[in-house]
Amino acid sequence: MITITTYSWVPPFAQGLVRDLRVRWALEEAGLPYRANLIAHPDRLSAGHVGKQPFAQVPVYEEDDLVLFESGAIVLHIGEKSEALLPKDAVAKARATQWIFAALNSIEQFVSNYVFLDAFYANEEWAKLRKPSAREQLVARLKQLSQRLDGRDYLEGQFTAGDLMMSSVLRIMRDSEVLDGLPNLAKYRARCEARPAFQKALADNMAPYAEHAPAA
Ligand SMILES: N[C@@H](CCC(=O)N[C@@H](CS)C(=O)NCC(=O)O)C(=O)O
Repeated sequence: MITITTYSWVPPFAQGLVRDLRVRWALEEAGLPYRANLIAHPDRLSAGHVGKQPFAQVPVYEEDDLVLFESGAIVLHIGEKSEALLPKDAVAKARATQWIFAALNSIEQFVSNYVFLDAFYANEEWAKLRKPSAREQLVARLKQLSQRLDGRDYLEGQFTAGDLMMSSVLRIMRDSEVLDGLPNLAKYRARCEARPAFQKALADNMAPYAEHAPAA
C-alpha cells in the first residue's frame, strides 16, 4: 500500500496548501489507493523522518522499498503509472513533463519569493521594501505563462501532471489578488481545481486538521 507522510495539523494559513495535496491529487487522478501517515510538525526533525526526507519536510512517499521525497519527483513517479497524468506517447509525455519542471523551477520560486514576504515577514521593513520588485518579477513570469496558455484549457491541450503541478503552484497565491489581473490563469486554476480528483484530495488533505487542532 502506498503511504504518504504529512502533518496532522498546520496553522490555517497553510491548510489546503501543504504539498501532500499535490501527491494526493496525483494518486486520485491515477485511481491509486493510499494511506496517510500523519506526523506532528516537530516530528519532521526526528532521525527517522530525516532519514526519509533530508530537509525535514513533507511529503514523503513510500511504496514497497521505494522512499521518495520532493513533490515533483513523486508526481512524476505516479505519472508513470497512469495515462491520466502522463501520456504514453514519448513526445507528448516529454512535453507534459517539462511543465512539471517549469512549475517548480520557473514559476514557484517567484511565487514563493512574493507570498513569503507577507506570510512570514509582514512587519519587517526590508520585506516592505522588497515587495514591489518581487511582485514585478512574479507578474512578468505569470504574464509569460498566461500568453502561452492563450485560449487553451490546459497547457498541452489535455490535462496532465504538468497542469496538476502548475495549478498547485498558482494555488499558493490563493490569498493574494495577483491573478485578478490575469483572468485566464485564474480560470485555469479554477478549472484544474474543479476536477473531482482535486476535490477529493483537498477534502482528505483538510480532514485531519479538525481532529488534531491544538486545544484553544
Ligand atoms: N521542495 C519540496 C518542498 C517541501 C515543503 O516545502 N514542505 C513543507 C510543507 S508544504 C514543509 O514540510 N515545511 C516544514 C518546514 O519547512 O518547517 C517539495 O516539493 O516536496
